[in-house]
Amino acid sequence: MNRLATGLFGSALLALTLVSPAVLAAEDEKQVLKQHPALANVNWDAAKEIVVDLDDNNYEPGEIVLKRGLPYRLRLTNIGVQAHDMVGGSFFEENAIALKMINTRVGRVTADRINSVYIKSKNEAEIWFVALKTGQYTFFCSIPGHREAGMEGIVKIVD
Ligand SMILES: [Cu+2]
Repeated sequence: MNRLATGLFGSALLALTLVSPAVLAAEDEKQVLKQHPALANVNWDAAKEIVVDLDDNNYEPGEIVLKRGLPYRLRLTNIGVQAHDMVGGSFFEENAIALKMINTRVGRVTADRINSVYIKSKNEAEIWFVALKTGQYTFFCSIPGHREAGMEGIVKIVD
């Protein structure tokens, strides 16, 4: 009786041990699936890098053109003396992109959505995303006075 109980208990433990990795894998998959479907099976090695310099007080270039459905790494480099940011504007707010993550020198942020990216002088951040919706979108710097001084830009997503 005791042996049988031990045997059953042992089997249950074994079964749990065998099932657990699969359950964990399924949980991982759910995590991935929470991200936008457009991010599935993207070959990020093929992602096009686009560099936008943030200066005092403008973006260079001030207009970028993306193709719908393609992956990009948008590298924002602050070459100015002051801190700047990139605030959507309709670019981030209207689901124009499927966001994968943001890479910075100090780490990586994974998020479904962002409102803005703040970059100190002589720093940079890289936004990984897939262009989703065709249209013309805006972004700007929200540091007081910068937008008024001309620090705004346009993203066009085309077919
Ligand atoms: Cu600025």
